[in-house]
Amino acid sequence: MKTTIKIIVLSLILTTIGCDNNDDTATPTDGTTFYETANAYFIDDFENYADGVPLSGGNPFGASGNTKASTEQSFSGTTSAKMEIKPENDGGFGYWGGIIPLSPTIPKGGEVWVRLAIYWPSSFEFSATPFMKFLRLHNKQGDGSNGGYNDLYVNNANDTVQVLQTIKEIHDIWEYYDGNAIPRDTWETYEMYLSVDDVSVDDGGNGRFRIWRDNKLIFDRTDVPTITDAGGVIDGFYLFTYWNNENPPNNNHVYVDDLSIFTQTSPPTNQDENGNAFIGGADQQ
Ligand SMILES: [Ca+2]
Repeated sequence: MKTTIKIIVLSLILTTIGCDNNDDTATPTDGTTFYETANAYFIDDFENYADGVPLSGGNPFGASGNTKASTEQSFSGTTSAKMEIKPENDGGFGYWGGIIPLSPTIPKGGEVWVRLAIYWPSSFEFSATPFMKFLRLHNKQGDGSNGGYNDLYVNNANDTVQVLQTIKEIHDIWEYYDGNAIPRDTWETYEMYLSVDDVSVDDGGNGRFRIWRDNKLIFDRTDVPTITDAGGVIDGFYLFTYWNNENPPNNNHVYVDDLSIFTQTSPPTNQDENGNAFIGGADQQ
């Protein structure tokens, strides 16, 4: 079974690399705006953008040609980020979602937390095959080459079995979440955390990969080397960005609000119900 999974993953990676020269390259460095806050590396509630303004070109996202401020839905205030992919977007890279670079990058021994609220309209089609890329933290290796992503994927959005799944590419071992289906026309929150190490907790290091959904810990992986080699770093947060080497049948959009990123230089001070440091916060409107 594990071998089969690895073959599927390897095929997916090879397909990605073979058919797309953008998705695995280094994080762009196009003038991203960072907001001054007491603790966060990055935080945006999208309230400072007028309805319809593009959220691209590093303001605040890169590779986000379709992303715009929108007052159609909001988790906080009146405005969110509307992210869209269209059938003509050729896999979506450059259009779908967005990238926030991490500068300085996060080395071995570092930590990174990313949290957001998301609203999936009932019109959204989870048609990406085999799975839909969702939250992703990219590993650049010590020699500058691609070290793969720490990924949260949506698999069976409308089911309660294998709804979500995680992987660190190159490590290539899936873990699955069985639970509530993806809700429609309402907000939910997700948070991703990495303890950055090429040696996993299980192997005596500090490599760890957590996901919270509505502040509940749903993945707590201790088997994952979150960077491939000791000289590697985490260099960017990728939200969607690529629909795989295919296109959705119709225009698809979601709304994202209250995106925040923290690192080890000023970690979040909240704790989850298990005492783990996390960003946390409101999980309902
Ligand atoms: Ca907002």
